[in-house]
Amino acid sequence: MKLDLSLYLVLDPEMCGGFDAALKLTQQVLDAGVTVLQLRAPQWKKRDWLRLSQRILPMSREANVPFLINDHIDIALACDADGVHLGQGDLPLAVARQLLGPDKILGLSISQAAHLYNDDCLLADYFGVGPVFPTGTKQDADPAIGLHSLRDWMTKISKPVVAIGGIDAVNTSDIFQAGADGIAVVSAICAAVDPAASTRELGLIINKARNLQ
Ligand code: TZP
Ligand code: MG
Repeated sequence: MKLDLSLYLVLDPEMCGGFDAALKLTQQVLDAGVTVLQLRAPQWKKRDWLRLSQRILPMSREANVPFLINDHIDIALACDADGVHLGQGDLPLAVARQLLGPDKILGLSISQAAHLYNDDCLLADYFGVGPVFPTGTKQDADPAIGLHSLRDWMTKISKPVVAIGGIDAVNTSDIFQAGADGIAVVSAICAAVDPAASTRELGLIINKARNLQ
């Protein structure tokens, strides 16, 4: 499955208003142009992750949008998701690759310069870099790296990069100017009054910014 990182939604179902609201939002944002979908539900039990994933997958497949699971390889295997997004403290990517097979997408979070030199990097299909800006969404996030570091790290990275953390319609073009391949957002869509409209707005900004890159 083709990986277009440009408008990557990290779906927080609680922020959306719960299971049913998250499902409704998912269909809306798939229609509005989200290019990758990741489920991240830190407050949820795994069986609820699975139940929601099983409902999302037919929708994401229909839209031809990759559906990834945050952290949990077992859930990805159980629902046959398109891949996982792992942090520095999760299972090593070599193990993830062994468990998931050659075709699934493996994403890796990079929040410190030292992470760029881990063995895991070699096996990642893409990096999630950030938080770029301060965020209230992830309480245990590392300090924001800022646009300057993002630009600097982009010169050292040879894999696709999606930037994350505090990204919204105001700063999206800066992220593309810094050289990233996409933005990953939680609150800019999940907490939006009109998630579909916010998705379309981000999509327009991204198209403009990519033409300038
Ligand atoms: N990882 C680094 S920052 C972050 C995650 C999951 C949260 C980003 O949320 P928001 O609302 O887009 O700032
Ligand atoms: Mg994680």
